[in-house]
Amino acid sequence: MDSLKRLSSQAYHEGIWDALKEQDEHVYQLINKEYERLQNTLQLIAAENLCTRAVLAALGSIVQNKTTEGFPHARFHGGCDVVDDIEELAVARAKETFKAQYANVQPHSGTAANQIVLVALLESGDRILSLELNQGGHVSHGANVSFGGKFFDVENYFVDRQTYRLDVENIRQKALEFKPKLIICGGSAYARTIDFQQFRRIADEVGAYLMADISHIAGLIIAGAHPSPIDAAHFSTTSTYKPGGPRGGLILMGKDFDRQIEVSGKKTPLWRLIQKTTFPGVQGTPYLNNIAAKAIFFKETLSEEYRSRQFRIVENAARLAENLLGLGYDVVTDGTDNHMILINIANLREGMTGAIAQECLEECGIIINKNRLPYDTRNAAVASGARLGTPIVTRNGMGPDQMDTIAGLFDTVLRGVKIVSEREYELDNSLKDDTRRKIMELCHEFPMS
Ligand code: DSN
Repeated sequence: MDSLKRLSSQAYHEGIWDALKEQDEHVYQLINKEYERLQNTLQLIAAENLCTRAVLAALGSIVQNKTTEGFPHARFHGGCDVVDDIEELAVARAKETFKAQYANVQPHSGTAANQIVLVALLESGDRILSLELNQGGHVSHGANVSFGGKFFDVENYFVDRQTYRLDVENIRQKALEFKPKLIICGGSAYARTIDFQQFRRIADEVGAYLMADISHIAGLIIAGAHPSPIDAAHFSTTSTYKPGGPRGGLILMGKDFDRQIEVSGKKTPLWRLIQKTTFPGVQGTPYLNNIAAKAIFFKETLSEEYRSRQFRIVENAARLAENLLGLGYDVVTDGTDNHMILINIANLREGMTGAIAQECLEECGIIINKNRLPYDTRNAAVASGARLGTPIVTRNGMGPDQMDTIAGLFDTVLRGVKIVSEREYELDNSLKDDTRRKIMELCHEFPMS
């Protein structure tokens, strides 16, 4: 245990890394190994990003020890003056960065944020209309393996079979027939712009609430590289790590924040319902160190560097998609409007699957994820798709030339691998070593900072 007696806060926090090394060499080495993995391989997972070291410092700070329930100035424990200031700062900065009227920084994750909105609005058996999971939705939007599927009556809309794009008229017809209480838009594998205004028109027509899950595109929305849902949706939810902050979730509201809703015969504004559902409804003590880290991140998003980077993320994704199309890849929707590229990798070669692509690329230092596609007939462990994203490579300073290089290396590996079964393959050692070396050189030229 730490035998230090009385240190300044600065000295206390500076000693964190030495304390870990001294106390638990095993975990210390594992963390170092993860650092080396990140520095030596190419991170192309669309759901990942890198936070700054300032954000990491807050996550690893003494604030993590504070227990309290409730909201600033209405807590259930003493000693909250400082964490009240931290949470109020995070809320004010979240509202500023997203141009929102209400922000709740307490959700532990994006999924928790979604859970809070669902539990706040719906009674058991109430209806949700959402994009189906394999069509690009998210498990927390009512998939039958999640809490939403267990407690609510969920109907899904689908992308068009030919274009693989959202079909607004089809969504409207489903909404008219199903009469949901909540419509959810947004997801985790959709590479095109989402028209939040159209969703709101449908929601208004059928008397439903609209929730926009913007986890994947929150950074783009902050910068104006994607339209904002803040005033179009009743609720916008996001994780805070995908746009480059700490792990955690966020609920935002625009012009409808103080709209009245009747709960158990009493009228209450929507924002208050969200507060009460967060605590005591769904969560206990918020992670106040994460909330401090969120405050730091929201300030970072106001910088010119952050905002221009969001546009470069989109440009890099478009360039990568263009390259892959040129190399004969079946890029879903023939391109991308955001940070993500979805590929029907099974169409590349006889026997190719998402699982083989993910695993053989990883052996060569290229990190992506397999993904089921709309109308996929393969299971999730195999999948027909591959999903790529450009937030981290852009954060590390890569641009169009590097996207050309990455597309070429990606293609060399996937054309060179020998397919044995839907999950087994053989990779020539010289192909593997040569690609690994080239990837490492690229990563060393553009290191994580
Ligand atoms: N939503 C998952 C994804 O997009 O990969 C991770 O949170």
